Amino acid sequence: MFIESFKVESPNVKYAEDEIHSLYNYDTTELVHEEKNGAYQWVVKPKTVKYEFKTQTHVPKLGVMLVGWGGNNGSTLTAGVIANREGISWATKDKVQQANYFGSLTQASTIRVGSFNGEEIYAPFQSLLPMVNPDDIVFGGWDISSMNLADSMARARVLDIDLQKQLRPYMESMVPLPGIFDPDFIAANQGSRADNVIKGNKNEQIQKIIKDIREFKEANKVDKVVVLWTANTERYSNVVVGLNDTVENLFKSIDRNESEISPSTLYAIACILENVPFINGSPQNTFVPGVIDLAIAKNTLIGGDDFKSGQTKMKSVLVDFLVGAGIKPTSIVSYNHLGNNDGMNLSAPQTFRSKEISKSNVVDDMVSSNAILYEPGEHPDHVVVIKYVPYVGDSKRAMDEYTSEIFMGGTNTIVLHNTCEDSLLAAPIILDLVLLAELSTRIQLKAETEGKFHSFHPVATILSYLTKAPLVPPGTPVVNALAKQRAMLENIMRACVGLAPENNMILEYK
Ligand code: NAI
Ligand code: DG6
Repeated sequence: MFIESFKVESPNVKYAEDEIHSLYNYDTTELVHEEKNGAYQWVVKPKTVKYEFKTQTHVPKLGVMLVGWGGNNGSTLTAGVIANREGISWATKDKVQQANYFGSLTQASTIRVGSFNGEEIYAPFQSLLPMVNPDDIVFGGWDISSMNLADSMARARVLDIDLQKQLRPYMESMVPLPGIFDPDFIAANQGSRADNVIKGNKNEQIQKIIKDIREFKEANKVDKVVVLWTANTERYSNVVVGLNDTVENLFKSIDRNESEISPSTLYAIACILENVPFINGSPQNTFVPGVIDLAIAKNTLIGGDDFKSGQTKMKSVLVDFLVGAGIKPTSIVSYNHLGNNDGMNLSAPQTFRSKEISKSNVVDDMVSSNAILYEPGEHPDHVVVIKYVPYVGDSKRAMDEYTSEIFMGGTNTIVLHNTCEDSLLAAPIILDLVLLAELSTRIQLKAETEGKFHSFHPVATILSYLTKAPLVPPGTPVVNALAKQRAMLENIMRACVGLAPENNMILEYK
């Protein structure tokens, strides 16, 4: 059964006028390696830490500025939100299609809230805490291509033509601001697009981005802005002592106009200085150590890296299932071909390398979780291939072969073939990233051992579900398994309204 909304009634939860206050018992464990009679043994001690959460309930008017606004993802997301907001429907060859937010965790998924008369009761994911309605978002942003969003949507060749015709009047006047362009960081084949670029040195470019954010905020009367990189994948920046390893060295390098400071790093710095959350939807190492330290010093949310949309999402489910079932994946081979501008940019070895890294590390936590299957240091063969095939456009093909060792030396091979418009998978993920980033800035927490409330760590692990290579604070374990990532997010939101984690025990029926 489905319910639209609910309220928690508990001595541990107070719904005040402008905040929800919850008291929460965090049940965890403490591990001790103890010596007893000359032998060492592991001892697991259950422990409970009392937490308090405070969530501001006033939902701000939100502005979202996309870097790469005129790209396939940027134009598809903008079009999709307008279509939803305006209630647009359009004719396809099969039926009349209504706008929807399918593929968005926050807008189109549900959570289980309990049982009633023997039936499971589900509510919208977004009913857990007050969140921005995507229809109310004001979009803006930058692109090194000056094309307006209506023409960008046509260039992307993602949405049905009848829908494009209806959206054109809304999108023609949307023109991206000039972007920071450095041909050294993206493929040479992107140069012809770059007719809309910010002039000046790196310091001036940062200042221009700050000015753009302020003017956008003022012009659209938004309370908050979130910036998200959905521009071309860049090559990795070299991380060098004295160049970008500390905040001080990073700013000195910018003063010297060092060529190794990438455009994405400059946007990130501008946002952090402006206390505007910045999310990286591409794989490159935008967040060099100096940027991470700056975000921590300024307590500004940063999140990334690289949207987890299709093949990698499947991988983070399938390998979790296999390893969790005691089956040993020995070889994972992933092919992609696609024909959109992203595919063209990734045809250069340096940009491909960034993507190869983020697509390859995704099974590490699952493999290292099972030493019954894998010797220390052992890893399945894992190969990632991406090819540019213009004909298929945005309709990406992903082919995967998973070979595993099973009972008594047997072999199990699973082959997947996935065909899908890449941007239709990415757009709802972008939406979730900005909505959850905004929500997370309204939550404060405090453990019983802490004197005062604080926000989450600025490196936003809460966004992990949506990214291929989750950025985590130094020293924090990286979790890639999709079900764990979803549980983490859902359970933190449940904690904010005083609900226990979903434990799936269903003891009441046993
Ligand atoms: P796209 O190539 O269509 O769009 C990128 C846009 O960024 C272009 O319009 C380009 O002109 C602009 N751009 C490049 N450098 C810029 C800069 N420095 N400043 C401002 N604008 C700049 O690519 P698409 O398909 O929209 O993907 C965007 C990014 O998202 C890519 O890096 C891609 O790898 C990543 N991504 C996409 C996924 C998907 O499923 N579509 C999933 C995971 C990541
Ligand atoms: C080629 O792989 C293009 C990429 O931008 C991907 O489409 C994107 O990274 C999505 O990757 P995945 O592995 O989540 O499908």
